Amino acid sequence: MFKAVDKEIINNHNLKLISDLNSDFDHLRKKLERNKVNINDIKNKIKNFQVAVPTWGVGTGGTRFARFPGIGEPQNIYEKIEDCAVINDLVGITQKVSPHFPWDNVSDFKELKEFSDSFGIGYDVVNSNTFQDQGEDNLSFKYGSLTNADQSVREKAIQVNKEAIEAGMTLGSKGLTVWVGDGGNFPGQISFSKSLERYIESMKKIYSNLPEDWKVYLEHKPYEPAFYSTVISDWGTSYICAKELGEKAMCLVDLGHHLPNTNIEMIVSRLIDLNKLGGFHFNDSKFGDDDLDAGSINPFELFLIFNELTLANKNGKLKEISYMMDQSHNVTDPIESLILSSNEIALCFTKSLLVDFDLLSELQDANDTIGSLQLLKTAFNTDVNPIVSMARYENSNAIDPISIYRSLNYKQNKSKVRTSSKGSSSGIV
Ligand code: LRH
Ligand code: MN
Repeated sequence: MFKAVDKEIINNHNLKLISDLNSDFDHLRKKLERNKVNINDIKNKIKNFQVAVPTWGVGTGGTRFARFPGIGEPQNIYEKIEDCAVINDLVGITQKVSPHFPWDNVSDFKELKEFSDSFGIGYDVVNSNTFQDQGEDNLSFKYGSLTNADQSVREKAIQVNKEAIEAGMTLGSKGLTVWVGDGGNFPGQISFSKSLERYIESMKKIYSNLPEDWKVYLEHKPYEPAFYSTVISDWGTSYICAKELGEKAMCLVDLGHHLPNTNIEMIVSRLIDLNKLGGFHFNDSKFGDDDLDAGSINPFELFLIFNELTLANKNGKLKEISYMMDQSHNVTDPIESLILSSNEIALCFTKSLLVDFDLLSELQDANDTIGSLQLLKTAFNTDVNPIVSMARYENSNAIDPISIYRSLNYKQNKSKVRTSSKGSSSGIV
């Protein structure tokens, strides 16, 4: 198997850091033992944790105003896989990528699979794109895709999803995420009920094309690109549709797809109890769907979301969940952002494993409000970096991935062999 980052470089770098890490780890071990928490049980759970990288996330993202591509940008899915392999060789918890079609279309998906396998990179849930026009025909998604009033446009959108499933089957994926930006910009523009009817009718055709062991993930979003009404605008609508479609249909929670101050951890708890929580698009935001780095703005919310997941797992209520990042890196090196975000996600998961949920339940039943808040805050305020770093070290990955990455001059070197992408076009990729 090729190594995007030479093992020797990682080992030599770790050698300088391991003795400090051992003493930090040992200090934390003693601290957790006082609460009867076994640090190695937690470390082993982190060694098996995985979160998928979005292929569209390793290129520089942009907004409607501009996109400022960096040097050595990946120009195609092969170069994107190389960059994803760099991330995974350093952090170890991003072995899979989530592709987007037709952005990642190639003529030979078997060849792409072999190339990805050679870097130890697999494929998580695939994404379909019916929010941009594609192909030479005059069937446009301007006025919607799966819900468009024109049957032939709906059929085209269904075909895009069928092709995404085909590609995913060759790549070894087991799921399809369907996000449609369908909606209206003005009152009266679309029929609320007809558009939802057409959505379910179209999704039933996509659902019938799912292989037996696949899932389809419905992704809700309150607005953008539509700015008055969006057909699948919230978790409730998504749940109703997933229920209508059948047991292979699940709801996907993109953290940025909620109006300001929405209690997302409660939505997660609801979808778990309704047996329809299928996966996540992790990111962070301050205002809208900002697609900022996970844990960069509101890490406490990310911790509270993992709290609901860890509690559900403890109670045997958690099904197989697809953890993926969905971020747009407009001003950072995407590789550094994805390294840091994957670490933030692992840290919040680790902190949730420190929570004594039996004690929390007693405190809740006793209405000991401060007691329960303090219990959560104690877990959140515990520095668990030694556990996440030790998990990486024992998985032969990097104790300090960002420092090693910066020592590689990776993008400078790639800029010598990759064609550079011109000027500041606009748009997220
Ligand atoms: C929509 C979304 C969706 C992707 C796109 C790149 O905002 O979150 O998940 O298809 O971003
Ligand atoms: Mn998303």
